[in-house]
Amino acid sequence: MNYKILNFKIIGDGRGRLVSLESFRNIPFDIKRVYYIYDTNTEPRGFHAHTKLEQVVVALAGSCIFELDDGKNKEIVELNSPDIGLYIGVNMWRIMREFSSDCRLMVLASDYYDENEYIRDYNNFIKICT
Ligand code: T46
Repeated sequence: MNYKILNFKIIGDGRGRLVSLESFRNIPFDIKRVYYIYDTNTEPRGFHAHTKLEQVVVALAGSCIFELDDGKNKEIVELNSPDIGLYIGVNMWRIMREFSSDCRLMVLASDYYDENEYIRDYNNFIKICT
């Protein structure tokens, strides 16, 4: 499975907590894009894989479930803390669901947005993986 859980160092003091994310230090690629997902509802998102893009997802608030599928196995990851990142590499089908009402996802991406490198058809995904 081409994913891993990243445990970020929390820099805390009496004023609160701070987490710092840096390309090639605690993020395993050069960060070219950041986007957020918020005001979600009960509708699942995702249903795609990427042929080139690597990403790290952080739940800055609230929680949600990621279902990850490499074409052979499926695993479930719950994101629920700002000090945890979910790295997702290429050729991983993802479904995001069970968003809490306060869920705020921040996503760091290794490249600019390019719809052409998405695989949005599950049958195509399975062909590419096998
Ligand atoms: C992913 C998961 C975690 C843009 O115009 N620019 C962007 O940078 C992004 C990410 C999306 N879009 C457009 C494309 C669609 O018209 O925004 C719309 C919603 O995107 P999508 O349906 O792909 O959203 P999700 O939540 O299903 O998936 C997103 C990312 O697209 C995807 O890379 O891994 O979050």
